[in-house]
Amino acid sequence: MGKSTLFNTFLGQRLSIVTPRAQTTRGRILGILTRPDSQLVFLDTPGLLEAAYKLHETMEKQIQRACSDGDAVVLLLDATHPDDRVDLITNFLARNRKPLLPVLNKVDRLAPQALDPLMKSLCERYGFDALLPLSALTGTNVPDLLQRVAGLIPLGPPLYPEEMVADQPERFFAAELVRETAFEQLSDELPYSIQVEIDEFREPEEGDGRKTYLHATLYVERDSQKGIVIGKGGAKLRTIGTGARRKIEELIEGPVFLELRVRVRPDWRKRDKDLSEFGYK
Ligand SMILES: Nc1nc2c(ncn2[C@@H]2O[C@H](COP(=O)(O)OP(=O)(O)OP(=O)(O)O)[C@@H](O)[C@H]2O)c(=O)[nH]1
Ligand SMILES: [Mg+2]
Repeated sequence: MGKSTLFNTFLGQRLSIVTPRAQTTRGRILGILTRPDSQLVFLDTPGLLEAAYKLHETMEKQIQRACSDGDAVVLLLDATHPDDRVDLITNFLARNRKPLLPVLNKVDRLAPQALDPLMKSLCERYGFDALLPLSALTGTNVPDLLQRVAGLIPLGPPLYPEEMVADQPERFFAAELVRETAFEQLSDELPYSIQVEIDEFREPEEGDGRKTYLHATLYVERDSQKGIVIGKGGAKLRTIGTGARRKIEELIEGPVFLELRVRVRPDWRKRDKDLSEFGYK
């Protein structure tokens, strides 16, 4: 798809996690782009989905909330999967009341002669007057889209201080980076069973090598998953830890000591109590 990739390209930094898998983004991620003459606030959301369990219902709600809070909606279609989720998109369009900017993402993956016919057929199918071809990855037409978005936003005073880029703390993004690394390192359905919580986030003190200390727990849904995440002799968990640590060091711009553990929280994706404890609303 590319929503989080586009969000990061807009902001000029890797704020929202990106993996090749669908349903990577679970909540609403807010990013602030302050320029000399304007401030734009972007909301990254999960993708449209058919809710199969309670976590999915919270993801649907985040999409609805973002669309009601926002002044305009950028709808991404994927040029490599143009026939995906047609009913969900059609329903979304029927309900949407906000100015809409439809874009066709991943056009870098299309043969040049395939673009026009695909754009035409998608415009006909969804009743769009226009569809902007885009590559969130390479940046093609992203400045153009940014200008169009800015043109739809009502003028007003800035909502956030100019140095602010997000409304969530570093520990939230650290947990997301651990989750992103777990997505990369684990296969099949297992990544979807993982929730990451930061138990401790301690700023460096004199005398401890000036590292930020993080302790994170990876929750899985079943005992059998715990062994897979830990791996033989702890190898898998170490790989996840090393990868995540590097990303968190980039985020906080300093050395990090990251400790991970794995715990079972049976069926947490289906349980209201766990979902609210984990911050999914
Ligand atoms: N070739 C190409 N790949 C892209 C482009 N945009 C995103 N991708 C890739 O598509 C995959 C999914 O990208 P994401 O940005 O995570 O997609 P998303 O819409 O946020 O996905 P969810 O959060 O799962 O709903 C990643 O592997 C990206 O690198 C693009 O313009 N061109
Ligand atoms: Mg995403």
